[in-house]
Amino acid sequence: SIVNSQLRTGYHFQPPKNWINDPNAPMYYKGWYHLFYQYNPKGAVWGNIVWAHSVSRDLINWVALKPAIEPSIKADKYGCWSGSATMMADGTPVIMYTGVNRPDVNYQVQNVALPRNRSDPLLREWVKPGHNPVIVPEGGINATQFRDPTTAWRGADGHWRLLVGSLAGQSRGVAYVYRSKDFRRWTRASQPLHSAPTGMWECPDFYPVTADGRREGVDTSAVVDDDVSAAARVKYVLKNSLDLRRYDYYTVGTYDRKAERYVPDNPTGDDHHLRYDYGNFYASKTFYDPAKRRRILWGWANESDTAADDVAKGWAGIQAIPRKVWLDPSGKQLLQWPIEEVERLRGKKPVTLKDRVVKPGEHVEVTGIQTAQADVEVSFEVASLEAAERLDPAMAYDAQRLCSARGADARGGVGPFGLWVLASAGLEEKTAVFFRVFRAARGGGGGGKPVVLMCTDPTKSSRNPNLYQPTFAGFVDTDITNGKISLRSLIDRSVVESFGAGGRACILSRVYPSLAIGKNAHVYVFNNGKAEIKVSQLTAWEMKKPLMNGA
Ligand code: DQQ
Repeated sequence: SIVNSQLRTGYHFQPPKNWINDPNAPMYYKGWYHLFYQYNPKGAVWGNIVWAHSVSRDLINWVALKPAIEPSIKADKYGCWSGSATMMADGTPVIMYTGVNRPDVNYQVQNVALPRNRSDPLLREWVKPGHNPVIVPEGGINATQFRDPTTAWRGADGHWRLLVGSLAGQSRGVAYVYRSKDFRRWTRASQPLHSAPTGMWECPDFYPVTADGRREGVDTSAVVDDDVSAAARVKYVLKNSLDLRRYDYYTVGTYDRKAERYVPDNPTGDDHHLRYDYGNFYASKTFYDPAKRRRILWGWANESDTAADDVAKGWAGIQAIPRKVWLDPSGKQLLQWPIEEVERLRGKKPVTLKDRVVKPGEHVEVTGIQTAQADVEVSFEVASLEAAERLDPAMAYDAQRLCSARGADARGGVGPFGLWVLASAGLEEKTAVFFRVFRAARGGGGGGKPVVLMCTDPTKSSRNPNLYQPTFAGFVDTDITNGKISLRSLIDRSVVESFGAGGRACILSRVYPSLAIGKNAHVYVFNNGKAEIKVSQLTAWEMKKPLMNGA
């Protein structure tokens, strides 16, 4: 393999070997966090899909159990695909998942599985009742594009509702609503919850968030009716994974319970400009954690080396660090932050920079710790926004294009400034995570406002030529008029997971250095803009390795 074995991640979730994809049915049960995930027990490419199962006390240290759901009945003989867990009123979890029941085409149905012994906090064994499948594609539904049931929620009538992702016609992404009294007989509502011309919707997710600025999560079934006070306190988030584009986009809106419809606040939201992550992050799923009253987001990050390399390495795919998600006080978007537990992996002796000026064209190394596996938090201050470049109105909606046209090495006005991580000592290799500030055109609503772009540029991340190294970028909806902006990067050998402006924009990127490996990985602060910047504070920690599924 041309990918060095030291590039296997240290603290991101991974089994000892083989292929993984979507996180499934995350939940908290009797003191344990459970994570199931799509897994190929036979190799490092997608196929033979079962539900692997791991448990944890803290979402950081993981113990692998036997696979929980494997093909065993007619209704899942050719694959146990993604699904979710729902807590019944008595506290028993039920899993609903997609089964593939034909060998020739991927004909999809929905099945349930129940714990054999609900007093087992590890929920080791799952039973498939004889009445499976419980939902089949009928009434004109595309049977080969019909999957990934959500966590169900209860209405005031006590009945359950859940969504199944689908494709209507050639290009309409759809979330169908199914209702049930007993989680056994399900009927489809006449109207879908929502749809948009985006292509197939995989792994839909639909959940309430508090709308009063608190960071507390809301249980999916906590709000049951349109009681005015309750409705004012929550908004809803609908997320879909776009099969065509391979990213997770979401909108914020309201849930009209009577009509059983979701209405996004921003009618152009389905142009999908809000994403959980502007990088490599797909098929995500949230769950409500009653132990810490928060909502947690899990997402899958695929490799970006070649399939041949994956086979040679013997592994492919990781889960991103679980993120706490909540609604920004503006109500316009979500904020995300690595769960606090990850901080327990920080080494005792962080290194810091304080009030360090970085002049145009200058870079400063962060020394004193190993940074192949690190957590870096930095607060920047730009002295003046005067030098900000004008934003080309033609590019104003295309962060990705803007960033690929002007990468980390293209000299700018305010920025590019940020971090070079997984960098080699001679800077032959480096992954840039950075900001660039533009000034919107006056008129046309821009009013000369500063516009902040966040990017990850991996085009220099490796001398290995056979890698997919896309530049990732998103606009950061933050007020930078005071010149201040923060960045946090979780670096883990072949992954860089970054959070801009307190979690207003996130970018996960997979990179495979050939030199910046282990002790040879460095971190620098760089400034390729005309404006001077200051690192008001930088703290970098080495990250310890947790228990990771016995690997
Ligand atoms: N992965 C699963 C599907 C889902 C897709 C199959 C998303 O259920 O739609 O492994 O990555």
